[in-house]
Amino acid sequence: MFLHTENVLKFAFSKESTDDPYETSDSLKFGILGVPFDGTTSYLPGARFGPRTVREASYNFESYNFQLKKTVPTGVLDLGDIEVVHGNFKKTCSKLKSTLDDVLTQKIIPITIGGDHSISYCILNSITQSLGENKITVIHFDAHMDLREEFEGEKYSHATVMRRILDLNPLQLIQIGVRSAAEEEAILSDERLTSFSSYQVFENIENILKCLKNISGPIYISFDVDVLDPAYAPSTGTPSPCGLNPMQIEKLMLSLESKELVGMDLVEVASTEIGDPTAMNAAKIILDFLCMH
Ligand SMILES: [Mn+2]
Repeated sequence: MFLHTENVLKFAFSKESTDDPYETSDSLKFGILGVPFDGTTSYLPGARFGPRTVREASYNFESYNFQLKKTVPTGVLDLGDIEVVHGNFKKTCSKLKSTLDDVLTQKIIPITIGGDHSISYCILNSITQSLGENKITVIHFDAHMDLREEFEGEKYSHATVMRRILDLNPLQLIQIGVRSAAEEEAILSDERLTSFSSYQVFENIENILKCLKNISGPIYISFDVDVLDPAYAPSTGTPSPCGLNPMQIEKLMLSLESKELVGMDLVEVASTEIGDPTAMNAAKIILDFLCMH
């Protein structure tokens, strides 16, 4: 455990902290974890502020979920932030993985707030170790494929994260909202995974909903906030036009209600101001995820 919990604003509707960060009598437990690391960001910096601004934005919402007609469950723990090593992915990743290992041992469903997207690999490394290879379906919301073998000479980066996750042998990887890729990524995507572009979301969302409905077994969601159009999420590392709107996201996310959702990360929120729509949309997606169980 490498948590640094002092003075961290807790996510809305989470339990008051006690000496034991894992303590709760609820059978369904969620652990919110911040990873304020943006060491592999390539364009606009600031994802290190994601955990703080998304938590702050979470206070703007009701505990009652209007669409699902459910209230946020009571077993939500805010475990605080990981003690990251700025500029050092390797050290940050090993701390994150070690914390995740503990969280999963406690049967807590992890909800990680990034941070840049590189951190998703560390989480899925831990989850794959706990569930086994060829078990998990990863649903990846993103404007980008993140499937490069290397980016700027680096194997581990927010631009290579899904390639590294493929190395972990998930059962399947489904990408939604893509509208930007290098040729090598597009070819790999055709060969090895299911990918729905943002255009397909606009033109035939029913087809994607059908695909999501058919998933059985454990599901992990990796959510890059830049899947939203920059109109709804301007404060992010690599904004990309022609993106999704919040209602499309809600429709796609809520279609996974009652599936076996084993965890989620929400990354690339680089808001620095209170009231920024990027952090607000991110907080709403996390609250939806909590009510989907
Ligand atoms: Mn992205």
